[in-house]
Amino acid sequence: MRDKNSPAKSADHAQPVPARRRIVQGAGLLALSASPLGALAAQAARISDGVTLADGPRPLVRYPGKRPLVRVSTRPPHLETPFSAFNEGPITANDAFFVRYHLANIPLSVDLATFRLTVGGHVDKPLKLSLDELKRLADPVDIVAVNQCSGNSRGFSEPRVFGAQLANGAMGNARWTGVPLRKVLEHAGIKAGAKVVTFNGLDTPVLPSTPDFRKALDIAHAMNGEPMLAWGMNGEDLPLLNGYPIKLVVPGYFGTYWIKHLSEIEVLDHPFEGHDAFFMTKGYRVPDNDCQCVAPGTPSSKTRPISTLAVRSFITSVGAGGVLPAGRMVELKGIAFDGGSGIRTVEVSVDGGQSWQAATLGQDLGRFSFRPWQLPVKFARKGPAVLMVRATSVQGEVQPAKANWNPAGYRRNVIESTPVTIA
Ligand SMILES: Nc1nc2c(c(=O)[nH]1)N[C@H]1C(S)=C(S)[C@@H](COP(=O)(O)O)O[C@H]1N2
Ligand SMILES: [Mo]
Repeated sequence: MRDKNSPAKSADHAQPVPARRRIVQGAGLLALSASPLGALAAQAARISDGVTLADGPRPLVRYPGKRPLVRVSTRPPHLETPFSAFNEGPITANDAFFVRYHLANIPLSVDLATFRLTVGGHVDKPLKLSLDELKRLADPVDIVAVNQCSGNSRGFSEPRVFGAQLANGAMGNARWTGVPLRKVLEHAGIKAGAKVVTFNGLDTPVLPSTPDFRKALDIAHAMNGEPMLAWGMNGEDLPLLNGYPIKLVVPGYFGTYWIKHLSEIEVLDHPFEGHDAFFMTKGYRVPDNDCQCVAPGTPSSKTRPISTLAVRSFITSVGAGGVLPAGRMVELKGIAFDGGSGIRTVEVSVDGGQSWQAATLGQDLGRFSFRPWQLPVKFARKGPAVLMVRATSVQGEVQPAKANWNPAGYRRNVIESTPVTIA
């Protein structure tokens, strides 16, 4: 598909399955098997989720407070939810929730006696809040919202793109409890001329040349009442690896904005630029057009920061290679979500996209949440079948039949196909 002059051609990531990667992966497992973790790693390899991307098979690893999760990398920890967890219900359990860090100096514990969240910059009254003071600052609110990594499903991009080769497990849906960011900013008193609000967490880079992980929201977005400073996740404290004690929750927006271990909020009266703004001005950007895509294998010209989630849906009750019975009713189940308009319809095809049937939508936990769906189907004939699922949002956005592509593999939302066998 790519021609010789395509820029992607010169990069080794565009080549199929580099042998070197497979050897390195094997060596890692060998080293592990000699350690006390060896038995776990061996077991992990057996119970992995079956997804094999170009990097090779992906073992499960166990971290504190987590069930075995799919290992993407260990320094910093980057872990995916095994896809089967999404069939447990529309809420993702805390111990199953994916983990993503960019910087290797991550907090291994946080002492609430000394922890403070500072709010400063272009404000009347800079704040220094303990967690208890934050909890008392306003009435707590609850919201169910999907946290999805921009690069979720990136590993399926064709041609292959740089970045962690993620399958579909870099997403999760939880009930978040906290106070609206607006209340905190009002408490500090936003001065006239404020433009953006920046956010930083306790994790730090190992080398000074690596930019810190900081994100920014426009002042209007920061003040619109949706972004929240959350300390609760599904009725419990946030797990350490998901940002204890405070996480910025930005409903409808990709996880990159959801700063973990939030410790610093700064209001600026000028644009956020320079070394510290790397993850806004250089990273996490998408082509500046409607589809946020370019022709596969080509570079983006103009870009903008990534923002809201695209409409998506998945079958969770059966995976690729699954076997379903012929001649009797089978309940297909799954989830759908979008960037906050809500889900209008979910349709399912059991014949590779030739015909579609409307699924029944389940419990509505709010417009930012996973929406469960179900559909009883009966397969008349034995043999291979391709199941597909397609969601339409309340605002009319439909999943594309052909994947949109961009150089970072962001915001993938193609209609999923699940090949199964009817037996
Ligand atoms: N402090 C901090 N917050 C962070 C990040 C990070 O590296 N450091 N990564 C972001 C990205 S890109 C994602 S996808 C989400 C993942 O959230 P989780 O680890 O709680 O699942 O955290 C976001 N918040
Ligand atoms: Mo991410």
